[in-house]
Amino acid sequence: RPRRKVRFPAAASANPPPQQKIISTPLATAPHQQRSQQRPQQKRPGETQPSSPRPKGKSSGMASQDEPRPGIPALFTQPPLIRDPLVTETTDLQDATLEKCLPFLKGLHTSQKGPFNACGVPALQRDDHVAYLYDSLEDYPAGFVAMDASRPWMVYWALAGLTLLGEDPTRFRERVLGTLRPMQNPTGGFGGGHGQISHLAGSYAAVLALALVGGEDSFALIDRQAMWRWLGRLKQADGGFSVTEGGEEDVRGAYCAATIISLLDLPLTLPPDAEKARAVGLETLTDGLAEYLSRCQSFEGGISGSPGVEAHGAYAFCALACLSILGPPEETIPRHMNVPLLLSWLSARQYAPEGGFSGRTNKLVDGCYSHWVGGCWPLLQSALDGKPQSPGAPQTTVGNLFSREGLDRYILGCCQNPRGGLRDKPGKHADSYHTCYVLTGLSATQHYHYRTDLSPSSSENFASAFSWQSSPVRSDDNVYEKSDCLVAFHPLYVIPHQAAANMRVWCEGQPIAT
Ligand code: FPP
Ligand code: K
Ligand code: ZN
Repeated sequence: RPRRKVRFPAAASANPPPQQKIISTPLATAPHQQRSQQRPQQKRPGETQPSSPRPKGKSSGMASQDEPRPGIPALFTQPPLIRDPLVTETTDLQDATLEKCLPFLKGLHTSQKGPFNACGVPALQRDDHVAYLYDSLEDYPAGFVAMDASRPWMVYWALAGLTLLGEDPTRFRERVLGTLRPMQNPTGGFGGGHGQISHLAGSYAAVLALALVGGEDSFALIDRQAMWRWLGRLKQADGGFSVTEGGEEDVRGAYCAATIISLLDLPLTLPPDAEKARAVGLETLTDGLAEYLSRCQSFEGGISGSPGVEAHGAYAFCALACLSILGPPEETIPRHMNVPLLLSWLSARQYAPEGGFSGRTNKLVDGCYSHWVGGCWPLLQSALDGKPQSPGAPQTTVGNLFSREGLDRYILGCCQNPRGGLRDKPGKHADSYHTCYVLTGLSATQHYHYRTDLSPSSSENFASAFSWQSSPVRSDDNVYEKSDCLVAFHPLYVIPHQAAANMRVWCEGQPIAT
């Protein structure tokens, strides 16, 4: 389907085409030709892979048995050396996934666009992804009707992805206001679409989209008084939040509520209509919330959607980000989680040779966990690094806790759809959800996130949440090119630091009556 021309006129010039040193491989070139064009590149430390150019396989697209491009450590080109001899449906699926990923990891799949760099990693197809996300904001065929309940998400995913890629989201302000205004309910919060009851997930996405486009009109669109009262009705006796009135309670609710309360500087006092919470003696919207999250850590060490069920990476992010909003992570995380067990489970989420993360034990890598799982690492790292010592200075005592290289290889090698957009894994279609969260994960590998004792907020509440800063990872070990660097996002609010600060500071100037 041809792309519609929906980009703003000047947008294309914002990202000049990457200038790269590297061997270029046209998409149409057959694999054996690709290899014969390659010159041996400088070896990276620890590299063991022989770089013989002789092709072994015949198949053009799935040449997993072929020699990889030079510059790729054997860890990322061979099946694991140690295997559980028990064969099940699960291990078969894992093997099949591995086979699907290997040609991409080796840089040999015919659908991959170059140029490939000296580390055997393809360039980020920045312009294709920008075009894909612009297009994702246009109309959809009838088959997408189920997405009508996720309209604020569609806006957020596209705007967040475009922002990461260097586009200016503020140009969408009028359009976003027009789209979101009718989705806000007078009883507080935003529905997932026009005429739908309010939901915490949609409200989270709507608030973040408004923060992204920024400006007083966007902040003022939100009825914060009604939002506060609605959150009171969602607050449960056990400290958590249900996602909608009469709906399920889970850690998404906890994280979305904490995000909304802190970004919008809502009063912490329970509103009069918080009947369930008042009945058991809770006094604030955050009372009992950390204790609720603590009950969601499972026997594996991961965090589940609600107490007693299976741990999952998406919920781990929600819980750790919520704890890190509630207070300094070095206090809230060890107080409410078993950290060694959490570290063990989180470490087990990164697979080799794929390099990407799975969401849960015995399941497959998926690009979106680059954010949900990848986004847990800076929070845990901050918890382990402890109280920030000197203002403004990046510092870490624990160092890297996951393989940034592995995740970069999975994202750039396996997750880029050749027609633009990013995906779960090879063989899957791109969508704006995966495009947003794969790019968020890539950005997280490219930055160190750390806290300082400075906060743009004048309030004591949530001071640590607004004290995060970042600096680019400057290392000769980076497997991506400088031209593939993305904008840094706030590790809790998943928008630029300044966008979060602007919303908070504006709201602090507009206190609401309790
Ligand atoms: C399993 O799907 C996935 C889940 C149980 C949780 C999904 C939740 C999120 C992605 C985000 C929630 C966060 C917010 C802020 C709303 P699956 O079985 O298809 O995937 P799997 O095999 O990888 O587990
Ligand atoms: K999945
Ligand atoms: Zn996914």
